[in-house]
Amino acid sequence: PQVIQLSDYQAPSYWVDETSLCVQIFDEYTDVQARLKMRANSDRPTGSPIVLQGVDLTLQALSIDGVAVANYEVQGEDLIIPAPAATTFEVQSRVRIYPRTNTSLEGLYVSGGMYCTQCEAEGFRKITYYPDRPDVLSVFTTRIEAPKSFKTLLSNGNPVASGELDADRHMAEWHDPFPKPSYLFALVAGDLVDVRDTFVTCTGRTIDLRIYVEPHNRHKTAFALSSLKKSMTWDETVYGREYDLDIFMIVAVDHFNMGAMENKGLNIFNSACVLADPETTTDDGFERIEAIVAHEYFHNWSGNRVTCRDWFQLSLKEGFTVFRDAEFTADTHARAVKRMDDVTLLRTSQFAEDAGPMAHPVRPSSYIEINNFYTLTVYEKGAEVVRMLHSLLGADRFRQATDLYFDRFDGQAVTTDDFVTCMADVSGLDLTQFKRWYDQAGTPRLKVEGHYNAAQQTFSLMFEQFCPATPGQPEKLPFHMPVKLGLMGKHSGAELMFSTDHPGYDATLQTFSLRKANDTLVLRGVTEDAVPSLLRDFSAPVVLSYPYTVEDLRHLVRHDSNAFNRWDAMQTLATRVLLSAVRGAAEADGLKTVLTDAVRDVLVDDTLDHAVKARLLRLPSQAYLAEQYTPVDPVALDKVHTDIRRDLGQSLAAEWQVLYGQTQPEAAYVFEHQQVARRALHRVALSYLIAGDHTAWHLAAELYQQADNMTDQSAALQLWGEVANEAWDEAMNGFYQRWQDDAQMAEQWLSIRATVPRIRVPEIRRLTEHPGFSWTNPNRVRSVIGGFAMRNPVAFHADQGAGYRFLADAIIQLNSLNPQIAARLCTPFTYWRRYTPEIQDAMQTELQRIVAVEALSKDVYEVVSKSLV
Ligand code: HT7
Ligand code: ZN
Repeated sequence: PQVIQLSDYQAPSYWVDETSLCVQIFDEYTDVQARLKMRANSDRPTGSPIVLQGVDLTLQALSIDGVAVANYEVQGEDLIIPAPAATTFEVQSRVRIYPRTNTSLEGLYVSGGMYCTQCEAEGFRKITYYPDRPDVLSVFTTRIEAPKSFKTLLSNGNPVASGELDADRHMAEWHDPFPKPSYLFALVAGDLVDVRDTFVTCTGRTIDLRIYVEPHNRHKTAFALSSLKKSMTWDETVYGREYDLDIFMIVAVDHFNMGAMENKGLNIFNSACVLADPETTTDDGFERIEAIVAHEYFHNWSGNRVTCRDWFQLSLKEGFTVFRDAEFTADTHARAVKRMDDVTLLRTSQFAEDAGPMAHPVRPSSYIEINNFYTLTVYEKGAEVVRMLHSLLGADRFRQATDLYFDRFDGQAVTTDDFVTCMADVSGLDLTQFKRWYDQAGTPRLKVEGHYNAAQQTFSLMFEQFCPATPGQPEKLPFHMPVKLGLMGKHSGAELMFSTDHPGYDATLQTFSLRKANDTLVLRGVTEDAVPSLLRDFSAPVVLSYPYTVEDLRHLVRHDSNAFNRWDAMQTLATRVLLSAVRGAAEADGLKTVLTDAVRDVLVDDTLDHAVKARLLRLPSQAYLAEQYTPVDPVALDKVHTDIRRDLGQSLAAEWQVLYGQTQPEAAYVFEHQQVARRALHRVALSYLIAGDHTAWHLAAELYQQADNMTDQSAALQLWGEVANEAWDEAMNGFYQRWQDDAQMAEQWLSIRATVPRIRVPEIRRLTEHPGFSWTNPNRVRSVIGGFAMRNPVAFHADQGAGYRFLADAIIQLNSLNPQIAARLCTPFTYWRRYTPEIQDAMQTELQRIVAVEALSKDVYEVVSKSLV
């Protein structure tokens, strides 16, 4: 397959000023007529052929300005038409497509009887021939004709016409005045109900808000609607961004490859990421839905009004928008807690990506299939890069820079360089070196050492940075990284004052700008020896090492004035203990005692916020630990993890019991911080009680039976599931009977089953034959196959590779149905080199089996072939 290179980028030869579509939906097929008002790009050589993309289209007619075109050529996905004489002209085409058999869920497809589209990144070419690239912006008018049974006919922009065509068919026409690339096009036709509200913008305009769902989901729309209004207010207040169209619509669909899509004025959501009610949605679910609604809404400016020049710039919209949604959640709930959760994800999964064969910079320089680059690196690390700009500029100058960015580039398709230039223009900072964060892959290592000189009252910090090699990038240059820091007095436990004459230290932001590979920061006026608190709030996405003693770490857990770093010190301490046990190190037993004492301290500390306390008490996950050493033996790692959880459960049994009792519900379920935090802590206590004594499963059973909410019920089922017993099977059967008709609950049920540690391949195969499972529904696939292969390490790695064979079979099956999903499921195999030799062999065998499949999609080919290099 062809490799697309950033260095090959060329501006388009033609613009499309206006696009008119007529989409005629019939039972077996859909006809799409397109009229494209095109104009030669005067910056490009004249006489270039017109190149339009199309995939799986049956071309029925093609003309330019009414004259049929016969001398076109088809090369792969390109339809090439010789240059017309005129510089402006209209290309007219008619194609036939088959949405009912489109299982890739790209382009126009049918989900549960509803027609809907997914065009990002390159799905529009499955609808009509078009210059399907993000730098071609066009004003769209869309006419939809369909049987009347599809009562709702939607597209982007504002509705301009609707009416009857004949006794059976009707039409609707939509016009979107904002020029947009084809990836933001959307169309929906279904038998839907809408729930409505309004929002009055900061300039007094009233916006019509609608959520369209299938009738049986009407009761699950209120939360998303209120999240949407919160997001609209937040974007006005924090970024000065007002909504622009008169109507904003959200549609929920069951078959969807990702979480949601920000199509202009018509966001399409995976049902699981928008539908919610207290009876069926967990606390995490509510928080996720709120964040995704916000994320898609924020794209209206960061992505839609200002879009990407090419797909290498994807992080321009995704990194920035993830940063925006994270700040929204931090402002709405608990800032430090949000940071802990985001950093956990980054360290567990993005760092793994950075260390694996698919490692790529935030702005990749090449790809085979762009769908493979909707990654944690582009999204989450991209957001960290924007966060670092925020840290370097400070909130006020950052806001001035984003104002400049939206103003300067409104209605344009731009690059990450353009974004950084706005930051530099406003701040006067030289960000040339900073841009390496966009171009160099890999997680930098930051090694720091400290030295206190009592006579001179100085504390010196010696910094050294280094970034490991990644595919295609053997050598790295130093990064410009903001290191937020403080000193905690070793004796007083207080935050110490200091001064410094180092030009890289910004006292207002309490941040040191490290630019060199090696540098020393001398802090003066330090009245006592100190434990440095480094990289506060995780101010740069790096792996930090400092020769902390376990006493230093405990000191930070107790005293650090930065809540995030208190938690981080506890994570470092727990990681050290777990890894020493994995290595079978001599000091392991002693360290376990230290951990028990540290956990006890936290357990009995009544001053801590419950959400923070829950996170301080949770051990680092096995996935995170597996990132810290090689070769990994997942079964041995699970044993160590289980043993230490059991030891903590037993030695602190009385304390866990007290905590469990103290965190019993006091009021009926509401999704609000205090309650969410209390439930999180209740769960942690329960998990240790069961880890320490399996007979405590009856507490989980009671919680399951008595809880008035899904957060407690599903947690109880999961914890209870760790202990094999018949009562659990009965409870699970009852759960399915009760909820099988609710899509989100059926997915939840499949996921709980697939992640029970004792499940093995024969049972998982049976689960794929269960009526609740479907190979063509990505949510069901994610619940079962994803649950087993990505969230159940003991089961996946059990039985000499049986799990790997099962996963490879699933990938091969999905390769022809839905390549995007198939490629994502390859992720566990990409880390094969981290494991013990037997596992490496077994996984490699499966990768070879997959790569040998005939008609392998580009998506799967790219991941598997890069993994085998
Ligand atoms: N911008 C969207 C990314 C996306 C997508 C969404 C749904 C289905 C397929 C997709 N391919 C790419 C989602 C977002 O980041 O907001
Ligand atoms: Zn996004």
